[in-house]
Amino acid sequence: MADEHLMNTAVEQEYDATQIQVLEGLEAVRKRPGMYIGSTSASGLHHLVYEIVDNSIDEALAGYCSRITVTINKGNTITVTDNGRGIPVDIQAQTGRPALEVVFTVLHAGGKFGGGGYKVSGGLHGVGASVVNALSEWLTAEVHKDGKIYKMEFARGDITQQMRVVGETTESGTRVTFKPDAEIFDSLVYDYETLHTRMREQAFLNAGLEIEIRDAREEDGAHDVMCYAGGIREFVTWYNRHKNALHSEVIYMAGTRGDAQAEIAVQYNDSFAETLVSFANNIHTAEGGMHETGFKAALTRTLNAYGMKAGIIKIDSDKVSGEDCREGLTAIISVKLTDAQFEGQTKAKLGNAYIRTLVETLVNEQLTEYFEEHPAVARTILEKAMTANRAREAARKARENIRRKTALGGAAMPDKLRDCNETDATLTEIYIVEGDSAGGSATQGRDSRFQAILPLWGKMLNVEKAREDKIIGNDKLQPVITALGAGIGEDFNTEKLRYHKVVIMADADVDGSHIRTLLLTFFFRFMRPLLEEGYVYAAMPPLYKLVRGKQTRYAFTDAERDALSAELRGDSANAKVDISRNKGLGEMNPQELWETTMDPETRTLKRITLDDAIKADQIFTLLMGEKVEPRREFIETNARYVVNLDY
Ligand code: TSJ
Repeated sequence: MADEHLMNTAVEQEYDATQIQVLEGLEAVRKRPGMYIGSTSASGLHHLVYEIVDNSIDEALAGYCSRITVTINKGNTITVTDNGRGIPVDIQAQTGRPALEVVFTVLHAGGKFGGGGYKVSGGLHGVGASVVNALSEWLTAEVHKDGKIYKMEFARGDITQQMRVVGETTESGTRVTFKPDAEIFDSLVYDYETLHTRMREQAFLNAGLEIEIRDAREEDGAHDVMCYAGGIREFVTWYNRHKNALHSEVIYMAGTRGDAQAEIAVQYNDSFAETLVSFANNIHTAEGGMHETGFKAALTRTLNAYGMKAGIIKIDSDKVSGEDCREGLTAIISVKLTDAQFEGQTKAKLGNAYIRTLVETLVNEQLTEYFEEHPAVARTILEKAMTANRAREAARKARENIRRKTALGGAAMPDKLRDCNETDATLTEIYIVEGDSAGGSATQGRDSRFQAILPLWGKMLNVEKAREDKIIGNDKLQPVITALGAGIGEDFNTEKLRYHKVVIMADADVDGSHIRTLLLTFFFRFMRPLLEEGYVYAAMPPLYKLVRGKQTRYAFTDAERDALSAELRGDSANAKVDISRNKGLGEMNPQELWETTMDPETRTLKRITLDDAIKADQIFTLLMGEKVEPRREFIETNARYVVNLDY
C-alpha cells in the first residue's frame, strides 16, 4: 500500500526507518488479522467496535468523557462518538505528523492479541485504532477541538484525505465511522444484542458513564441508553434480577495499592449456582486469575472466622469449604492496574501476584467489618454455606453407596431400561425417550444390537430446587444416572460411560421441550463433561408425513415438505399428496420411528453443545424459578422465539 502515503508526507526528516516499519505494520495486520482481532468471523467483526470504544472509555477513565454513543448504520457501518477532549491534532515531535494521523496509521504495541500488557489510562490511547483502520474498507475520523472541526479519511489503512479543518464548533469530542472490509471478514452483519451486551457490561464497569447504542439500520430500530451510578453494585443486582436475594443490600468493597485499584460487589441468592465474574482493566477474565484467587481465599477465611467468633461454627465438621461459601453467590470483581499480565489459553487469566494480596487483604478487612455491622446478613450467608456443607457431605455418602454397590457385582440396571447387546461403549447408543408409548415403539423399532432405550415419563423433579443428594435418590433421574454408569457431580467420569451417544428423544411440542430442558439442565449441572465432550444428541423426528399412493416420505422442515410434495406430485399437477403433521413420537409405528429417527443411515441427530445447555439452564431458572414477574416478562418479550427455546 501507500506509496502515496510517503509522497503525501510534507516533512521528510527522520522518516526512513520508523515510517517503513509503520507501513509494514499495517500490512501485517491485513495479512494476519487473526493475530490482532482474534478471528475474521463475527467475533472479529464485533471486536472492531470494542477496539474503538475502548479509546473513548480510556478518555472517560482519564476523567474527560461522560458520554459515548455507538450506532449501527445502514450498510452495517459503525459510528462511535464521545464527548471527550478530542484526539490531539497537533504535530508530534517524533514523527512530524498530526497525532490524529499517528493514532490511525501506527501499529501500537501491546494489543490484546499481540502479546504484551494492556494499559488503562496513562497515555496508551489509540491502541487498536490503527488495526481497525487497516481492516476497514474506509474510515473517517472527526475531531471537535479548540473551536474547530478536523476531519481525516482513510481506506484500508491508507490516507485518502489528509487532516483538514472542515468547520467550526463549540463542542469537543471524537467521532469515528468505519466500514469493515469485505476482503477481510467472513460476515459483515452486526448483531445488535452482541454489541448491546458488551456496552451494558462496560457501562456497569465504569460507574456514571453513559453509553448509548442504536440500531439505525431500520426505522424504529433497537435503542438503549445505559448509565449506572452504582457501577458494579448494579451489575450484581442485574445478575440477580430473576433470583431471590438473601439480603437486600449489595456488599461493596474497594481498595488501592500503588497504582492498582480493586472493587468487589457481592450479593447472595437462594439458588445453588455460583456467578463469579471478574475483570481486569475492563477486560473479562474468563479464566480467572490472581484477583479471583484472592477473593475466594478471603471469603472462605472470613466466613469461617466469623462463624467461630459468633459461636455458630462449634465443631470442626461445621467448617465451610470454599465451594460451600460460593453456593448462591453472585459477585463481580473489577481490578485496574497499569502492568496487567494476561495468561492462560485465551489470555483471559490475570497473572499479577500482587493483585491477589490486594484483593485478599481488602476483602478480609472490609467483609469482616461488614459482618460485624450486619450480623443478620452474616448469619444468613453462613447458614447457607453450612447447609451446602451438610448437603455435600450427604451427597458424598450417597455416591459412596453407589460406588460400593457397583464394586459388589455391578449396579443393578433400572427396570425400565431395555439394554443393547453390544458392550463396547464406543459403539452403543442410549435413547432417553419421553413417555411409555413412545418408549414401546422405540424398543420395538430399534436395532437392539447397539441401541438401548430408557423411557422416562411424567413430570420430572425440579432440578433448580434440588441439591445433589436429593437428585441421586430421585426415582426419575436415578435410572438415567445408573444407566449411563459414569457417576454424578464431582465423581462423574466419561471413561465409565456405558454409551457414547446419549440421545434425547422427545416430541416437538411443549411437553417435549420441557423434558429436553430438564434433562439438559440436569446434565449441565451434574454431568457437565458429558456436554463438554460432545456425547449428548437430540433425535430429530420428522415434522410431516407425505403420502401419495404407495409412496411415503418424511419432511423435517416446511421447505422440505413443499419440495417433497412437488416431487411426489411429479408431472400431474392435480395428483393428490396427503400431508399430515406428525402428532407425536407415540403415534409413529416402530418401523416408521426406526426409519425416520433412529436408523443411523437415514436419521438426523443434532449434537447438543455446552452453549445449548447453558441456554436451557437459563430458561429453566426462569421458567421454574419462584419469581412470576420475570417469567412473564421473559415469555412476553421472547414470544416470537419460543419455538426455538430449546436450542
Ligand atoms: F483512537 C480512536 F480513533 F479509536 C478513537 C479515540 C476513537 C474514538 C471514538 C475516540 C477516541 C478518543 C481519544 N476519544 N478521546 C480521546 N482522547 C485523546 O486521544 C486525548 C485527548 C487529549 C489528550 C491531552 O493530553 O490533551 C490526550 C489524549 C490521548
